[in-house]
Amino acid sequence: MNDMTITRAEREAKLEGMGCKRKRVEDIRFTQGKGNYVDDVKLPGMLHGDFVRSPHPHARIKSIDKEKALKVPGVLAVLTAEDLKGVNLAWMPTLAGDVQMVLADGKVLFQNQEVAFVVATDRYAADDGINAVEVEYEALPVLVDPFHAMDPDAPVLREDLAGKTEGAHGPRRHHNHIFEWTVGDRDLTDAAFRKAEVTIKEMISYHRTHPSPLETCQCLCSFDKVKGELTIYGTFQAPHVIRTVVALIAKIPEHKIHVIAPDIGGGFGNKVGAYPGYICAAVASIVTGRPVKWVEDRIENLCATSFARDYHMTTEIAATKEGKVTGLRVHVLADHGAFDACADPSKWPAGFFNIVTGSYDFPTAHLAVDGVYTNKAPGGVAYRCSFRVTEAAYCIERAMDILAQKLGMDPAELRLKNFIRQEQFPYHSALGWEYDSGDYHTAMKKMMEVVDYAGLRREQAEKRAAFQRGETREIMGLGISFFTEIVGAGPSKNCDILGIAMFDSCEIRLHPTGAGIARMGTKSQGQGHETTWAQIIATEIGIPADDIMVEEGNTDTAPYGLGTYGSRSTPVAGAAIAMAARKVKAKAQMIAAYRLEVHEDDLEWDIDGFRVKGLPEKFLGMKDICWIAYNAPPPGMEPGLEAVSYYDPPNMTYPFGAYLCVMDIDVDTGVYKVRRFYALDDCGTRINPMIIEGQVHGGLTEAFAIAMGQEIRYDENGNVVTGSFMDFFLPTAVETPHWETDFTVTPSPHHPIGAKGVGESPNVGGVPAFSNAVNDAFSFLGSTHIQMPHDFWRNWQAAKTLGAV
Ligand code: MCN
Ligand code: CUM
Repeated sequence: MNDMTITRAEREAKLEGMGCKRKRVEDIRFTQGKGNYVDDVKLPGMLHGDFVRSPHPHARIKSIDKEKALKVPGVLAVLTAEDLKGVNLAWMPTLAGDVQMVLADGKVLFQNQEVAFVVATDRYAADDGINAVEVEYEALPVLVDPFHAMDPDAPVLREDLAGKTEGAHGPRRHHNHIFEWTVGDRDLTDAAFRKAEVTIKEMISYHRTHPSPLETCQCLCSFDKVKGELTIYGTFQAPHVIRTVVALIAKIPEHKIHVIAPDIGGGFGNKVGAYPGYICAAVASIVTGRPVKWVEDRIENLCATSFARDYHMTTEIAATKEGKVTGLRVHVLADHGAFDACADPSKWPAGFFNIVTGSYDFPTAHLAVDGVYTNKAPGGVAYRCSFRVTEAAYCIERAMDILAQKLGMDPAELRLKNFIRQEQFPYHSALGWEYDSGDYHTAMKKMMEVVDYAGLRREQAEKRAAFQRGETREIMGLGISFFTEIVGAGPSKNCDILGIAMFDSCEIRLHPTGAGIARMGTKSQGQGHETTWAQIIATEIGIPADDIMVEEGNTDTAPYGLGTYGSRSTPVAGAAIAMAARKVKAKAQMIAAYRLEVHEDDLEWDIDGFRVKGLPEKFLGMKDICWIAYNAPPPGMEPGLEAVSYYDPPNMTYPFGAYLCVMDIDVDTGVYKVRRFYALDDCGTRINPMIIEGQVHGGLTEAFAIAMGQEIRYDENGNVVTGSFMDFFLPTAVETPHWETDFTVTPSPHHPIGAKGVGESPNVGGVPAFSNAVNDAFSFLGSTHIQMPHDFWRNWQAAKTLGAV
């Protein structure tokens, strides 16, 4: 019954299933300008909203006068906090259990904070309206330095919390204190430090930065008064969560809310949270009865939507003189800005930062994180980092290098000595995680061999000697990073967003002719889900990937899911896809057994259909089974061939990698050259090697940006000084180094196809590799730690401080 003229290999290739470098199907529309982004969606009678923003980082609002603005031609409405109070929306809950002003209520707490929302017939009129709104401010003392946030005389930022000694995550010690979060065994760790032969201590800062996706945050809200329905098009990484949260806070029944995330031009974490623009556009649509669009400009995106990082990590390692680590102690001062709007699962005020023991077998560890308020933009998104994992990886990878330097040991050797060994998996870390799988020694040794690590160290020694002799002004650094990621939030037992458990889902519906549609609770922002999700289905049920249409982002049609961030799509939705496919396949097997007149157990799966064991000519292909399922199902069986799976993973997945950066720095100019960058990633079973490579290239480029210059910086008066791409480093093809990628495969033992996430790994592992390269270059001149970002100016300053210039 099957086509015997084509070989098994040809049948397999036709599927373009898992392991195939299938070209991205979504790129056909993206590269031809046929994508459908929020700004492409235009509804009849659509209005435009834009914000009046505060020039002050901290000020009392004495008055807001809308009068002149309302006279500007085209301006229809001006909303302020007073108007939003009427509908109980002047403040909104944050994902971290705090509350946040939607529009300035009595005072402003950061520069560019939203003060009023002007609604007009077009953006130009809205802009004229903004300039006509008169706001009277009374400047207040500004708090910029998180290290002074808890000084006794520090200005009071959050007057709404006056007298509140309990926060969302326990007691608050000071009016600018948000929470203290501790994990690990303090006594045991203190004892390890008392007994230690060698210790190191360093304050390692990971500066504030921003995801800055090419498409800024935006939405279009349309309220239908007759039906009482609200439709929201938006750049949402988690559309279903937005629907539920809108239902809860706006009290609109959930079935009357339609959330549609069309094509998204990059998210990188920026589009996880909820922003005042969403609420104002929705309220404005309800008030005016017309659709209202809100589109951020670049400056607004950089200055007011979620920042990332801003962690200041005082890190100590205890070790023996042979270099065996015996304890880790970390204190983090986390600068959250004006409101704690961190995007983490609810119970984790510092995300998964407690992965800070990294890839090393620490017998004991203790971690304390203090969150504080400052006069800066709120947020705290992961930015291509599974919930504070890049901060943790940077912290431990920098600290291991510092320890190696103190011991006079090679940093690669120190790592090899302390890795969790393969036979220790599943491994229970001192700070509470169960690492599902890993093979660190193999990955590290492969990296060292491919790059000729020993040869590079010899070259470095020669170069250093030449530098000392005055023959060159260039110094060379080798930056190693060996990271362990934790992705796939999450088991619902410990991961939720505002009480919504973090599972994910897939629905597959096959059509009579052997094609089908599949929908998921995730939402691609560029990761290529339309391509890869079909590949999983192709391998599982033998229908070519090209015959499966993948659809995400419409809450009316997609099964409920928690969205795409934290590299959770493959670990969670990817598993749901395989499970839904297996349900389809189980029904297909019953149909095949009936048709082939054998017992189900006498059938075996063979690439694209079922074959009777021992009788190779008795075969029924999936395409035929689809037809039979609708048109001639076995007696008593429901017609149709579809299935849904909601998957709650038993554990996270733990991808890892070994990276090396080779860098040369000219001490007289601070100019660096990334001579070589090698990245070995292990994300378990690989669905599409080409997409993985693309993810790694993108993540490394973002890591390069962050480590080497990208920063959201404030001056001492609280002004943002890096508010546009003139000052905020966004590398182009000109600056971006060449990337060499490689891999090992250690499948996840609990994932149905053994896959782990990969989207964020290169950023998690990349940043420490760059920073370690710079620090390694300067180390022979006597420095132990130079703070990021390592731009030319800072490199030159370091050279100067160390007496090299
Ligand atoms: N993949 C694979 N084999 C694996 C793992 C992943 O082929 N073993 C493929 C997946 O099928 C998917 C892609 O790689 O097409 C990324 O999968 P995954 O690691 O599961 O990550 P997510 O799909 O959940 O994407 C989120 C992740 C995050 S959190 C950020 S931030 C980030 C990133 O993806 N944002 C991106 N990569 C991005 N890439 C683009 N182009 N745009 C963004 O906004
Ligand atoms: Cu880690 S930023 Mo991504 O979670 O969207």
